[in-house]
Amino acid sequence: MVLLILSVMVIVATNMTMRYNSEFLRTANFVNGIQGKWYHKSSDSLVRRVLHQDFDDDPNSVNLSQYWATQGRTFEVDGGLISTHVYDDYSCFNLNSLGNHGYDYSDETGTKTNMAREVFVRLMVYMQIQLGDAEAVADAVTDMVDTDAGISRNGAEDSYYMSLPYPFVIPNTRLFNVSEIRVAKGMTPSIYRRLKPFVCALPNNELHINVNTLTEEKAPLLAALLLSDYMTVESALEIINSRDREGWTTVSNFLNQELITSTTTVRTKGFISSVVTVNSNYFRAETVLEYNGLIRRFFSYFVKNNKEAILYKREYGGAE
Ligand SMILES: [Ca+2]
Repeated sequence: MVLLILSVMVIVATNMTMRYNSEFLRTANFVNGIQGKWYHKSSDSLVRRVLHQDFDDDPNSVNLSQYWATQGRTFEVDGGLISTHVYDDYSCFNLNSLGNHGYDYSDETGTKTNMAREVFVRLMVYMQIQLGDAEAVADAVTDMVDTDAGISRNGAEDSYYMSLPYPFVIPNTRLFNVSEIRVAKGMTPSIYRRLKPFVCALPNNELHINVNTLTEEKAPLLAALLLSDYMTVESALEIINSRDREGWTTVSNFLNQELITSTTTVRTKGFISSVVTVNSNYFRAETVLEYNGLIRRFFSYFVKNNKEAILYKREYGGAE
C-alpha cells in the first residue's frame, strides 16, 4: 500500500514538472516573439530613415551607390544580433502585370500579344526552362491574376482547379505573395525555385524595371525585358557591368547604348521605354534576428510617397 501511494506521488510530481517545463517554454517563446517583433519594428524605423535620406539626396534616381543599398549591416542587440538587407522591388518581374491589358500590343496582322507575358516567357527560357513549359506557366499565372474567366491557350481558370482532388478557387485578382503561383497549372518545384529570385507581387499591375539596381544575377531579367532574339544573357551581363557606380541618370542614356539600339525593334521600342526606369517606388527589407538561440526572419514592404517610405505590409517568417 505504501509503495502504491509512493508511485502515485512520483507520477503526480513528474506530471507537475513536465507541465511546468512546458508552460515555461511557452512563456519564453511568447516573450521572445514579442521582443522579436519590437526589434523588427526598430529595424523598420531605421530603414525608413535611410530611405528618406536617399529620397531627399536624389529624388530622381535609385541606384546601388545609395545608403539603402549598403548590405551586410549587422547590429548587436540585447541577447542577439539583428541584420537587415534592403532590396529594390523594381528589380524583379511583377507577376501582377500579367493581368494588365495595357500591355497588349497588336502587330501588323492584328495579332495581339501581351508584352508582359512575352517578357515572362523569355525570362523562363533564359533560365533553361523549355519554351512549351514556360508558355504553359505564363498562361496559367496570367489566368490566376486576370479578372476575367476566359481561359488562355495553355492556361486554366476555376473550372480546372475545382476539378482537382483538393479543389480550390484562384484569386482572379492581384497576388499578395509570390508563393501563390506554386499551385498554378504546369508549375513544378524546379521551375518555381528558378523563378523565385526574379519575381515579385507588387500591390499594382504595372511593370517597371529599374536598370540601376539590377545585379549581375538579374542579367536574365534584363535580357528578357529587351525582347530580342539577338539578346543573350552574356550581352545583358555586359550592359550591367558597364554601368557607372551611380547608374544611368536617364532612361534615354540607358536605351541609347549600342548593344540595345542594335537589337530593339519598332514593335518593342514603345513597350521597353515605358517599362525601363532609373528610379523606384517599392522596396523590401529582409530582417534576420538571432535572439536567445532562435533565428527569425521578417519582411517589410515600403512604398515611396514623396520623400517618405511608407510601410504597407509586414510578413513574419516569410512564405517560400
Ligand atoms: Ca482569371
